[in-house]
Amino acid sequence: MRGLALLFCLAAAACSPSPPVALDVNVSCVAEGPLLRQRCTVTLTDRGSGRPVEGAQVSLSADMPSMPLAHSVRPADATPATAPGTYHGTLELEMAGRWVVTVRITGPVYDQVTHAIDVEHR
Ligand SMILES: [Cu+2]
Repeated sequence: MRGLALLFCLAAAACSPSPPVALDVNVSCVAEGPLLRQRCTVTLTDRGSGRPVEGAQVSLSADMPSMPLAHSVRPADATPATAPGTYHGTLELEMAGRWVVTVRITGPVYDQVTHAIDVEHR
């Protein structure tokens, strides 16, 4: 069901007019502190001007592609970091293995990207 919803979402995005700002979205996550906590850093750059995009609404969610519907990780807002155009958010994952982090940028610019991470037993 979730996969279907995502497909519709992608199709709708493909059909809508191109957004005014094309974004480069960079995502990286590192294990932090307790087991399975991942601190993710998102960097937004305006592809046209090369400038960092500040003041964006950025949220993170995570799922395991190999285990559809098995997990319900609480989504997290990413908050602005010190460096312009950089945002931090923390996800509490539920097990080791491959996770896909979805980053949604919902204003004033819009985009959605996914980023796969391999979470190890520690
Ligand atoms: Cu799992």
